[in-house]
Amino acid sequence: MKKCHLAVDIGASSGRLMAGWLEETATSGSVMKLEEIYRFTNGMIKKNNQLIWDMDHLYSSIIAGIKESVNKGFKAVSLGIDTWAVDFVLLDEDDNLLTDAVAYRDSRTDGVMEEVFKTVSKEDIYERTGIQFQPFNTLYQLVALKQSNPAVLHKAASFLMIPDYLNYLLTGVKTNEYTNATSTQFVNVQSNKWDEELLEKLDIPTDMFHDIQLPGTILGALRPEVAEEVGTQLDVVLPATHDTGSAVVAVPENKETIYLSSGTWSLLGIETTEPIASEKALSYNFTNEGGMDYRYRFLKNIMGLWMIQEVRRLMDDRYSFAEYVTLAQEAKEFSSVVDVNDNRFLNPDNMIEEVKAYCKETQQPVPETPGEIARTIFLSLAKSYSKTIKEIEQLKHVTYDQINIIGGGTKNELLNELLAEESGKTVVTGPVEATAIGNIVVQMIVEEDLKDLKEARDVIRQSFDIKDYRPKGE
Ligand code: LFR
Repeated sequence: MKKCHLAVDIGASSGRLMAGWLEETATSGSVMKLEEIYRFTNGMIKKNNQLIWDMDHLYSSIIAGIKESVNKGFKAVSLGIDTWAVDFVLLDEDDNLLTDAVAYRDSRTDGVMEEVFKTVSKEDIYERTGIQFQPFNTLYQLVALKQSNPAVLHKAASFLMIPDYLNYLLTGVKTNEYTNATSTQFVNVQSNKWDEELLEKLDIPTDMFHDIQLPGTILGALRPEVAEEVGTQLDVVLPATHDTGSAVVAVPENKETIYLSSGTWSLLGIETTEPIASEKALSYNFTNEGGMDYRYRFLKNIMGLWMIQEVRRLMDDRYSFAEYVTLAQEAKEFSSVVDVNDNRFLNPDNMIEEVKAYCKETQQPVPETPGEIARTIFLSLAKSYSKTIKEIEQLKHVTYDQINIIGGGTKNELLNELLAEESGKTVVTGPVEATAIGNIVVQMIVEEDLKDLKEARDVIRQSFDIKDYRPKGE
């Protein structure tokens, strides 16, 4: 049996289990190997007029994936789960589910953020938490729930975010992991603890929250009945359970660099040891999400490849993502641009119509063909990345010469080239599997196969395909 660590990495449209292990080479020391074990679908479903995540499906897929690792001859020493952020479930005192896992794109938070500002100012919230304002942050989801169903909040004995809940089902241990907890916008950026004062101002009960635990904690073994079902026993470890946290762990650089974690969302920023919650950072709406070893991800959420995912879905998957890239390359004369961070693109009824309407309202040529629509989206993303980089440089008084793109979006060569052109900087892409890799290296650090984050990043750089794009003329 081959020893490995398992990453369960679940995104908004799919999830998978990846096995990772180290191999000694004659020339370059340890290299990391990665194999996909099991893949499953994910997506928002409608229930009682709300968009929710199907937690039973996610849990049974994890179980099927662990079984598959055994079938494939692996002995997993440990397993870590990461998912998107902000969403949660509530349990009662007998650990029964009180709520569905409502998805952050559901409309229940429409207008709630603005209402909250009447009780607690924007400045106060930012000073306490350092987290960017997004209508779907957990803070506003809880206020929305309080308005629609106050009784449920008072009955709640446990608040668990998506990975916390899956960890609980596997181990029976209830906890809140730090990197994901910060995405709620009610963890205090100074104390790194729940900001109970903020919650009390909004009349949200505080006794349902657990102690916050850091990535790198061993949560516990599988419950005996789970171990029996999957045919193996292992440690469940906390990686950075927020997927962006895991992805940034895998940026293959030990120097300060700009990174862009590119997937459904585009998360662009830098890693810092101190949060930057200044007035200027607030005005640009930057976040300071908690990371491994109390490093902060000073970044901005940019709407990301969700826009093209929606276009693809609306066109019944007629073209693959790679084909959209080719079609957009062919439409090279088309240069209309939309503000990708306008909330109208968060969950419109029809993304294609929304992009067209924006162009029309702003007196630009309206994209008609699939290639023109794709080009508008990619060009708009590249321009938004470039603008965000300038904001960071202004805030930090530093000029960066390189951008590291990680994640599935690195496969979009047009976007990589457009970013190199727009920014005038060298774009370095890879690894594609950053999130799973970041998840696994934290498990390796726990098991002392790797010393620390620095060594992990050196090993990642040696192990995976990393590519350079230079701006034209260089
Ligand atoms: C990316 C991500 C972002 C978060 C968004 C919503 O997958 O986790 O970091 O802002 O999803 O949870």
